[in-house]
Amino acid sequence: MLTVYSDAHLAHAPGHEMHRGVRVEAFERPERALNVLKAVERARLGEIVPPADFGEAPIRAVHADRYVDFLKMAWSRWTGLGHQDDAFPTVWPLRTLRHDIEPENFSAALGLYAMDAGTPLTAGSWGAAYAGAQSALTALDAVLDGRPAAFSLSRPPGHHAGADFMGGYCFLNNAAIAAQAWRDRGAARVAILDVDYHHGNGTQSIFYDRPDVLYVSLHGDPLTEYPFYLGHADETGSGAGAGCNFNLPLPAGASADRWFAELERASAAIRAFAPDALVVSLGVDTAATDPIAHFNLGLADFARLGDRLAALRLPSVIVMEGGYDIPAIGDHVAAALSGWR
Ligand code: SP5
Ligand code: ZN
Repeated sequence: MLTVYSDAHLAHAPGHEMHRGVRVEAFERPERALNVLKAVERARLGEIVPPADFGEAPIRAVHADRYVDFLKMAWSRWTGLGHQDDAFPTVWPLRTLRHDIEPENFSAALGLYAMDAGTPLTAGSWGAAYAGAQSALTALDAVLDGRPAAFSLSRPPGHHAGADFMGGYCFLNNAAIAAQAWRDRGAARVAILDVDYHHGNGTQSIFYDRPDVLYVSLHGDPLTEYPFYLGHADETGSGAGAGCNFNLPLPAGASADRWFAELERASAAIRAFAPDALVVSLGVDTAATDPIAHFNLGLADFARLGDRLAALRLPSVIVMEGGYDIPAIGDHVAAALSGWR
């Protein structure tokens, strides 16, 4: 399995995130990707290459121009106000408030483009997110060249980022960017399977009314789990996309057996869709040892997951999402990727 990796993520090194009104140490840290890289090397999974540069067009094919423009300028605007610490929103345009006008006030604009105060915007956020999107596109390129699968090892993650907002540690939706680019480069139907503990609200929303991209997700029930406001079983797609969204929420604390039973349902939905291509949003925060999530997968379960994914026998781009048991994240990811050997 080819792995695409760039050190650009190191520049996105948040110190803290906001949780229940207090600053807590950031969970989404550079060591995550460094440990995955080490494990991929140790497991001799194959070649590790840097991303090529496909420019902004494939990013703007998914994300709104004004959001991308904002992200690119955000850090210089924030530091221009005299700040040195990471930027967090404190005000949001909730129901009845306008989304169509971008306020000139930076904090107000940040609130327009952010779904939570848990996503620190740092000096390196744009550069890291950009490199992550390019990594996903480079992995896609390798698969279009004939490899069965390729892995985009990037951070920050992407699946909570919508067309015009960040959140849940995510800025650019790498899985959606890869799926859209695959469509634009000839795939008629693309399936996205999201196995991160959290529902990929951004990915769902980007493709919700489209019949050409199936979104299937296995996740903690949003009644109690982040992102809370999307990911219920009754969200099945709208308009031309009706039937092309499949959510499998599970209660926090669900067993590995229960999780694999739902994975079979997810796999059946993917087979029924008969896609040309598969994008996997690979989060390993489903581990029993994850500090912020509540499923119960162990190391052998990640290997089993990899076997199930490879058994779909679809050209696959695997994109890194969450996973916060930092000492174990590398082994969990390497175990999942070993399914393709
Ligand atoms: C990509 C991804 O996995 N994003 C997850 C975003 C979760 N954000 C909410 C984090 C809540 C942290 N709770 C800390 C509890 C410590 N006991
Ligand atoms: Zn997650």
